[in-house]
Amino acid sequence: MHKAGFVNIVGNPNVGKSTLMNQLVGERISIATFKAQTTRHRIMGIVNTPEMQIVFSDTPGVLKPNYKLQESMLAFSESALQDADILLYVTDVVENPEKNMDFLVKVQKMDVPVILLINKIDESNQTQLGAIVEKWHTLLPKAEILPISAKNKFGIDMLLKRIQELLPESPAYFDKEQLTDKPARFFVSEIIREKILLYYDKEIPYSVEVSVERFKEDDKHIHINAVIYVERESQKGIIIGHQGVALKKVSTEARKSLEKFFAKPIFLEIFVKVDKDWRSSERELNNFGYNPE
Ligand SMILES: Nc1nc2c(ncn2[C@@H]2O[C@H](COP(=O)(O)OP(=O)(O)OP(=O)(O)O)[C@@H](O)[C@H]2O)c(=O)[nH]1
Ligand SMILES: [Mg+2]
Repeated sequence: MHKAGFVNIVGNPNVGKSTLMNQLVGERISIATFKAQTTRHRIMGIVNTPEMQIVFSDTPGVLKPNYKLQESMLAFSESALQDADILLYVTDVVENPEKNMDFLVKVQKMDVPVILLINKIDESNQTQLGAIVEKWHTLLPKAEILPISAKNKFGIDMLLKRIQELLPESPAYFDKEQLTDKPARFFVSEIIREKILLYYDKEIPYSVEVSVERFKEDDKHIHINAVIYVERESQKGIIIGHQGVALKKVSTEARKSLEKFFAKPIFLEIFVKVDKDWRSSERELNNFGYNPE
């Protein structure tokens, strides 16, 4: 008999969902940075064996939306509650468990198995952890609780084993060769956005969207043209930096990561354009692929 199912990863921002998904899948599918709101989409990472297919979904951190982009992000997180065969609710050792009760109430009402993952236990001790487990036990009485450290790969094998046990009998949902639901261009824009999250402060990373205008692969190379869209003219100057130094750094670092990801030499050209207030425009969000299917 063959097993397959959707194992959806949800939780508040910055708790380590994307780091966890990458460890579970064994590939760097989802960008992970120290900044909250790194993930903006629902991204699938698929683990295939002859007897099994686990379709993991990484999702944006749950937050109260302040602008349209965040509404779309929340919709992606909520869609993961709808089709989960197993739900992985991720928290960490520092966040307040009651931070986002609205979403937690929805999780409490779910009928599928919920595994509560307390991440970052490398930053905690036994006594603290005991208190956190107790607290979560009252908030999600039906959930199994597993302390993990996604970064150190602690608890991951045990979690995978438990997921395999809980996975329903089903034929595969995707081709067994398939590793993700997203096209190559998506990973290009994410890798460039990751560099922007790493190298710029304040509102800049949140005001940026990256669009890939050209992705042309031949035997030896990949040629990529990408556009960084910002919301305002002043942000364009910040992205480019004095004598273009800042953009040059983004471009160099992105190229290195892309060469690792695609295992091919990359020619990368990045342009910067203003798309006024794109985060609040329904039309622009649709163009950028934020409409949940
Ligand atoms: N100490 C420690 N840090 C971790 C661990 N797992 C993840 N982190 C760090 O936590 C930060 C956030 O990780 P992400 O994986 O991007 O978190 P996320 O939940 O996907 O965040 P959003 O996409 O913004 O919602 C990064 O700096 C990670 O390196 C862990 O086990 N221990
Ligand atoms: Mg993430």
